[in-house]
Amino acid sequence: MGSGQVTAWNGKNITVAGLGVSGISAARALAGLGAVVTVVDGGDSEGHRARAAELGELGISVRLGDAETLPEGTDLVVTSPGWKPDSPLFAAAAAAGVDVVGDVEIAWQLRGENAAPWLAITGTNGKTTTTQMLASILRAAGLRTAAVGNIGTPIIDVVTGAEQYDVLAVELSSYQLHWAPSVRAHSAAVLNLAPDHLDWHGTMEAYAADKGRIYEGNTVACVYNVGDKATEDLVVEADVEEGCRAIGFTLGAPGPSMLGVVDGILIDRAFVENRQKNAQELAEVSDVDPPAPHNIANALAAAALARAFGVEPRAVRDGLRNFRPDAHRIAYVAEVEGVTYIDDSKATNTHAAEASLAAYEPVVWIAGGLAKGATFDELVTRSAKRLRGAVLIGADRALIRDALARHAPEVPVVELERTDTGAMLAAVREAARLAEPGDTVLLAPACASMDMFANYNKRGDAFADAVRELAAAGA
Ligand code: UMA
Repeated sequence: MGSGQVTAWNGKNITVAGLGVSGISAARALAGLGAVVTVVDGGDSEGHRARAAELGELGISVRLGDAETLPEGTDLVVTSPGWKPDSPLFAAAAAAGVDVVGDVEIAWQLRGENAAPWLAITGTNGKTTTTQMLASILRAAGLRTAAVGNIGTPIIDVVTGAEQYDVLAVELSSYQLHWAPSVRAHSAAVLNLAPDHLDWHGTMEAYAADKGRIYEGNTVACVYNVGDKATEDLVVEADVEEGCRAIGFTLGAPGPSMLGVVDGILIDRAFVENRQKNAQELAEVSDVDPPAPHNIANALAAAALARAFGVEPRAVRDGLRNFRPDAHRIAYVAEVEGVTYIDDSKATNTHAAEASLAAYEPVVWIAGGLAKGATFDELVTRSAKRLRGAVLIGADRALIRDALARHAPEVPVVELERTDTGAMLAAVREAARLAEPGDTVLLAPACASMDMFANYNKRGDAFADAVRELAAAGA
């Protein structure tokens, strides 16, 4: 970090919105640069108070239980990604002529000279996996790298930390992109675009526009999904650096300037000499774990970003081979009495749930939670013929029940009202009752988890525990 940074922030009154992972990271970094920091948060739990006490020791003020009033004298608001643009705090900031930016924007501004370039990834689904695959490929190429951003490690911590990096694999959510106007990635990928987080963004157009921001000012490559025209449209609309290329990825045979698949081989026709005639073999489909279509697409996107950064084909293959997927992402749990139990708790929206439902038949589907403004008609219409039955849980389960009643009235549905800790066991028992030997019981909620669980990891753990209990009871 240059010494200019210190003078830029010294004595500034910064209000940080949110005492979560990103707010704490922003507050610490800015206070460390001499800013006068106040963190505000609508929550007032024991956890909040404990975190507030820790920050208090660093001279950072924390105001809990009021997310609306702008502290007197604020020069800039730095928001956590989860805060909606129409939050009253931001209306108060606008009225006072105070700017609002996100923690990712601050991270970009705090990068030192010779900072590591960013290879950025967004999309409705597959972001985290693709970011992990990319980091694995970069490591296999001998580069010093970290997977940061929405994946869980706040970017500010990495760009202001002591460790040096050659390049960063950055997962960015639409929320983070919304609040990060000046970020300029070396190269970026939008994996796919389907309705999600509409309660936050308001409209699909606003959501797409925020996702599209990731391409702004790219210098080497804008990577898009050939099978999802909306992602290519975002490239066309983006204002990029002279010479930046549009690179497609496809599950079919690649054209020039694309990566794709031919006879089970991942092929690069973008980063080769004479791409009209030549192609470079990168890896085999069997090098990708699991080799499901959506995941091959993730691998191709990661490979495209790595190749844009100059990584050799062999490192792409080795990086993909070294990569192991996350728990809770289409994870096999157990087979009980001939029925297979799969945990895809990570399927927090309809698009992800549809992708995992497409892999099983017949399937008993456990779904529900917080819908985040989504509708379920399309998902149910497309998946109806695979369903043996459905077990619905969580706050917005009625939305799924109604969609099933409209488009798949023949599918038996069990609705669970309970939301206590035993609810998942009850759901698994109901699913087991509906299932027949040879079926799959799939937890693919199509919803966020926070109405019943701390996060999707905990929801997936509860599912796996319940399946084990079921197995033990049957034994
Ligand atoms: N809060 C308020 N008022 C509000 C909203 C939140 O007071 O209107 C407070 C909450 O009480 C809480 C804090 O703000 O104390 C939480 O802020 P936050 O929701 O922005 O969460 P962080 O802990 O800072 O985590 C964020 C990302 N969370 C969201 O985008 C919702 C994390 O992504 C990310 O890993 C982390 O920053 C580090 O970058 C999570 C996520 O669910 C995994 N992301 C969404 C997704 O992937 O679909 C976008």
